[in-house]
Amino acid sequence: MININELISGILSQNTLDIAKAISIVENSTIESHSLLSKIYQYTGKAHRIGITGPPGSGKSTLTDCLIKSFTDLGKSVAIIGIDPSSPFTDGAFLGDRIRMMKHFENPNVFIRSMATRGSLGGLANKSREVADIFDASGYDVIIFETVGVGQIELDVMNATDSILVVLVPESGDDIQMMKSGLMEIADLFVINKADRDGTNKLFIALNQVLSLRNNNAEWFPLIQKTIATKNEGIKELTEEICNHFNIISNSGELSHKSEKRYSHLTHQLISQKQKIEFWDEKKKNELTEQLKMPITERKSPYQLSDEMYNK
Ligand SMILES: Nc1nc2c(ncn2[C@@H]2O[C@H](COP(=O)(O)OP(=O)(O)O)[C@@H](O)[C@H]2O)c(=O)[nH]1
Ligand SMILES: [Mg+2]
Repeated sequence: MININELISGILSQNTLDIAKAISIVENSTIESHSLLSKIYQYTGKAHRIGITGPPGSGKSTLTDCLIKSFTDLGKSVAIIGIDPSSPFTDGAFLGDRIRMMKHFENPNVFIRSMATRGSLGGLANKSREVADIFDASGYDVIIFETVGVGQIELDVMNATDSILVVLVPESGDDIQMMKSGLMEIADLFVINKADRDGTNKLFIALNQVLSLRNNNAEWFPLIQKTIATKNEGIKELTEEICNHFNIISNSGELSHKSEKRYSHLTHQLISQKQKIEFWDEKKKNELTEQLKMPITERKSPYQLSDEMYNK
């Protein structure tokens, strides 16, 4: 049996073993998970949560690696959550990245964790937020979420961060996939990585055009930063812009607004989960199974069935 209070004091003193233990509790949704998350909640809300997304191969991991260095050089501690919805194996995911990031493993100010599906896709965004709460409570200054694709899970993950970086490469100049995906609307910073390649300026101009169509009333207007991650070029500027974004949204009230939205979203979500579990008792599950045994023409309609079940 785990002693939650001892575990929490370990987390608060940034003990890496206790942090890892807490992450496993959350990842495996063990019985202690809610009580743990509930108790650490009061210590969260201090970290700067940064989301990095973009097409596979655009250089997100290389950039993350550069950002780890630039943030730690500023004296900040950094936690990385690599999220791969396509991989069912946590240990198989990010193998290349792990090797690349190996050099950070010795650094006590850096904690790297990768997460993959383990069954339900829907839970991945939630789980990564919960893991971030553990890092936040334990005092990491910066938490970076790196996701691989451009689907719904990535959008959910990004919505739980304070600053969103969308990484593009010159080759994506004609790729309207990104433009359609919804990521364009939520980006706070665009990174044109692989700026050593042809097409960089073309993409820069195209992006500027897309951005000029955006609502311009906000306090923050998305910036476009060119980088060559493999040569660490543009990283200093990018880091400053990320910090600047955080300062601006902190001062304008946007950050508190985001955090209020997350608070009520999570409360709603937890209530829905409880209702669902309470509602579907054995009797109701059987009732549904019974209906399914009948030919479709003899079944009650789902509308009637749900009304009847709900009003019972
Ligand atoms: N030419 C060039 N290659 C880069 C740059 N940044 C990353 N790469 C390379 O692009 C490939 C994919 O990078 P990676 O960081 O794994 O991309 P991810 O899938 O978005 O995480 C690797 O071979 C990197 O070395 C860059 O700025 N210029
Ligand atoms: Mg990667």
